Amino acid sequence: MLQRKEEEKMENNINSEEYDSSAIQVLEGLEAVRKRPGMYIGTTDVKGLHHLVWEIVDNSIDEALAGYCNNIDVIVNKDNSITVIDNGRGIPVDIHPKTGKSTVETVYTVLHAGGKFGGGGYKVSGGLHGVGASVVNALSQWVEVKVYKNSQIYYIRFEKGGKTVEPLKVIGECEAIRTGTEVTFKPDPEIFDSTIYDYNTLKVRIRELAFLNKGLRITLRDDRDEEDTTGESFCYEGGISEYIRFINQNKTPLYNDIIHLQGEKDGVVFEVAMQHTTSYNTTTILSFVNNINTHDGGTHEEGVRYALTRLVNNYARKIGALKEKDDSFLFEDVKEGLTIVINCKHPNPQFEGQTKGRLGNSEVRKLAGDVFSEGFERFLLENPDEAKTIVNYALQASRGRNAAKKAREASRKSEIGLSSFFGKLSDCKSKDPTISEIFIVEGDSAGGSAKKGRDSLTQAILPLRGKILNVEKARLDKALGNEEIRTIITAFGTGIGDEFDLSKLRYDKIIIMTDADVDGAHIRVLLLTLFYRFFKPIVEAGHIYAAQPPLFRIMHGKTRKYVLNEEERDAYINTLDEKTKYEVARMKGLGEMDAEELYETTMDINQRVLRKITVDDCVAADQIFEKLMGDEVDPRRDFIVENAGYGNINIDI
Ligand code: 1YM
Repeated sequence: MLQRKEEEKMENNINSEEYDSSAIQVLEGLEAVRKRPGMYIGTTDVKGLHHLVWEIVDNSIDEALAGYCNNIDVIVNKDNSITVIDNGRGIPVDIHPKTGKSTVETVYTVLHAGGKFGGGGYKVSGGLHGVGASVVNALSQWVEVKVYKNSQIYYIRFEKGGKTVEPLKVIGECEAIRTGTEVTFKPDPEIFDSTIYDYNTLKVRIRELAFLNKGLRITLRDDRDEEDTTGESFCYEGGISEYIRFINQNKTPLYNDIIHLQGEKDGVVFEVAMQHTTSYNTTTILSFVNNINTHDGGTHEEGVRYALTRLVNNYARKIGALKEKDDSFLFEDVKEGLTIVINCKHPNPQFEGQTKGRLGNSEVRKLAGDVFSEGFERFLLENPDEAKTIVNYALQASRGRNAAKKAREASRKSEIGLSSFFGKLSDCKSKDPTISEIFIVEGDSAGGSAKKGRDSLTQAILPLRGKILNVEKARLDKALGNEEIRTIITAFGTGIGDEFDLSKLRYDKIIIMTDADVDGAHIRVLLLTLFYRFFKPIVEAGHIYAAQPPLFRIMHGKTRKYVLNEEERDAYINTLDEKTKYEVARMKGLGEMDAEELYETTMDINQRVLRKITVDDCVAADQIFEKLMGDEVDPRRDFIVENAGYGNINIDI
């Protein structure tokens, strides 16, 4: 019915055979997007919901990259619709020769429209390359577009998955210098699981886009929040150099400069910024192609890694820090404490790998290597103090790496090491990693209960006695000197550093079981930092969990019910008959539960609740540590003041 009406409307607009066929294609095109939204935006969860914003913002960024736009506003409206406004040329409003409709209508209703229609600009921003606008339209309840151009304000409206309900018309006049595009869309709740926007998700990506496109101002305002009247504005004249300062803000730089190098060849623009910090076991390498994060690296990263390692080696040999007989540094040594951001704009990028997160264009390896070599060599020559600092740091890292290797070899041979290890770990009988799990338990008494209560076929218990070393402050060799850490490494079976092998992991689940108090939180943060820095692939593969011991026990008659929090407690009590007598006890800690209770509530696969630890959890833990333990006094004081209400945080620094 709707479709029929739509076709009639279109037929009234223009009467050519060519038009008829393209009108039908329009409907089929957008209908296809609604049928298989995943093919166009990945998912229909919150990620997909936010994807719609990036598709529209991408069009504004393309306009900025073409040199016509320097301001973008993003507004979350009260009804969770989104408005994006830019000050570019405005989407063309003339009649498009192929469709017989205005170009703006064509862009919003024809799949695979976009840049081609406008006469081929320099389109390099991420996303679906112009397909975006029609995809957003297809997946929205309604969309309104205003174009400011030729001293006039044009307006068009679409509803119900992209059907034109008000064709393009002029609704007013504006000053001749005012040009741009304003788009408001309301995501369709029939498509998306949730249609509520998350401010922080928008903010983090908008800030990143501002870092990656220097000089472009992007402002985010949340009209759902009565107090937000001006929004937050992001604009960085220094681009990715400012990104490095931002990432390193709680770290201590090894030298003050941010090294920034750039170059261009055949329309490919390459730039890199970097700075070393004193943080051990930490390297942050972020790389982007056309504003898309290349998680799995690729040729742009390889060019930089290779050139960086080669130049630090050359310089070290030149100043005699490395003698003829010495082994050369590996990238491992040069990257310690390093933060790098790589930003590449490519007219024809080839993305490879399963998640398309790797750049494949081989010519970029050479461009990246050449730009980096030339610029970094000059930096080393012009800044001998910094150059020496970098070489010294790599030297220490390589000594640490070699000492760690020796320590590992020694501990492999030493019987004593093994016997103390087996004294601690109560391993499971199964040798099948897919069904085995290990509980890392705080304290001997909880460890004892866990050992007694466990299913010994599949569950191993590792009680932690001493303090775990803070790896923020220790190189690999020192970390290996810590008994608790050695025990964990031996138990996991994967090895560490350049020997690490995920396929040797002896357990499918590594479960942190700590009390819900400050000490427990401290141990959790230490463990997460350790895992993040030494065992990141284990975290990424989703093997790390936190046990969730119950907070309350409700007794009534012969029934014992354990619940995780206040909400669950109240909900359960509400289900009880009014006359039922019940008693609520607050569980004080793991150590207080007997073996049976601990198993039943926290370890039994059929009843327990586990929380999967993500890389984001580890990053958060890592940042807490940077704040608390870094050499900077201010962030530490701020953090302690901010968190004063949460009891005494007693952490050995
Ligand atoms: C808030 C969203 O879409 N801005 C925008 C889009 C376009 C242009 C300018 C534009 C591009 C070109 C020429 C060109 C688009 N135009 C097209 C098409 N902001 C937003 N600003 N003139 C204006 O690429 O040559 C697609 S997007 F196809 F019509 F040219």
